[in-house]
Amino acid sequence: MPFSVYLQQVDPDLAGLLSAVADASVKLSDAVRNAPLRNLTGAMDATNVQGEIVQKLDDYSNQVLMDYCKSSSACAGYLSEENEGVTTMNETGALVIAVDPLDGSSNIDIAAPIGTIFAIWKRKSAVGAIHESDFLQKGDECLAAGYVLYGSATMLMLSVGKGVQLFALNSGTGMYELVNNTIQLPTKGKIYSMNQGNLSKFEKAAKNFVAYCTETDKSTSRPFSIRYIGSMVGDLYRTFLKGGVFLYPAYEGETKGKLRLLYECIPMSFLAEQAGGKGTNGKERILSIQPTELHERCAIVIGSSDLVDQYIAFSK
Ligand code: P6P
Repeated sequence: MPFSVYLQQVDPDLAGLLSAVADASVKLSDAVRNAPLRNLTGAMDATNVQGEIVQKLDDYSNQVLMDYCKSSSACAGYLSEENEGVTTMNETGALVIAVDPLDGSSNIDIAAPIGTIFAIWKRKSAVGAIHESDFLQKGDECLAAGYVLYGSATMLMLSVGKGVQLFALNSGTGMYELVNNTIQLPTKGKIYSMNQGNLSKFEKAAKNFVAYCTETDKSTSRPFSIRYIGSMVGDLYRTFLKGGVFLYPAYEGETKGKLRLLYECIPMSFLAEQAGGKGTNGKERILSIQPTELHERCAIVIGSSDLVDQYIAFSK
């Protein structure tokens, strides 16, 4: 089924914005694959609001997504990891979108998987200029979320609240086609995914969980394997399809992690729950968290429900 046919069953405003994001991702897929030939690798002489060095492709991706989102009359506001504040797109629009334009950009120069992550809410304010408060909404209020993986194939994983669908980009036609109508995140898994180099800094529950994963116990297929790309989209695409758990926990004595709540942890947790998995910060469901700042960070443990529950048990 072509993506355009799938969108016919979706609310028209939401369908319009999803179509714009998908069209932007087709352009980004081409840019990612040809970056070395278009002088799009390497860094700019700039740092973003996070204090991170901006890769050329980060900036390009953000500009493309802003242009395409603005082309959708339903899009009232835009929030991005690359922008300090919120941007009004169309004052009469009904929706707002939070985006990580190119997640995993440290992998751009080594041709490893990277991706675009997004979450969409209904604006809370009436018409007119958009407000920060329009974005400070719980994941439980989310209308849709998804990501595009620029990997060996370009894949769009999406949920509008009716399960999770997976689309593949047909490089011949430049169109997405449905390849799985009901993604199910396996309840069990044998893979854990984290930057274990930071283990000594992570909270005690993480240390206990890694000890659990690396113990020998044939009845529970342990020790598990560790797989870590350093790109959330790539690590979670594998987790959704094969099961397992991805972790970026809080450091000892802290409550927040490295990843961003609004445009990384909420969209991924929305997808995970729609697919039968779980997403927690170690203490509570990520979709229940009330955001208070646009770029606030969040600890995340996400994937197979049995493994997420095991982590939560270590957090008690
Ligand atoms: P670390 C990429 O920079 C990112 O935001 C996620 O895509 C990825 O999971 C994480 O950070 C990697 O962080 O500290 O392991 O390099």
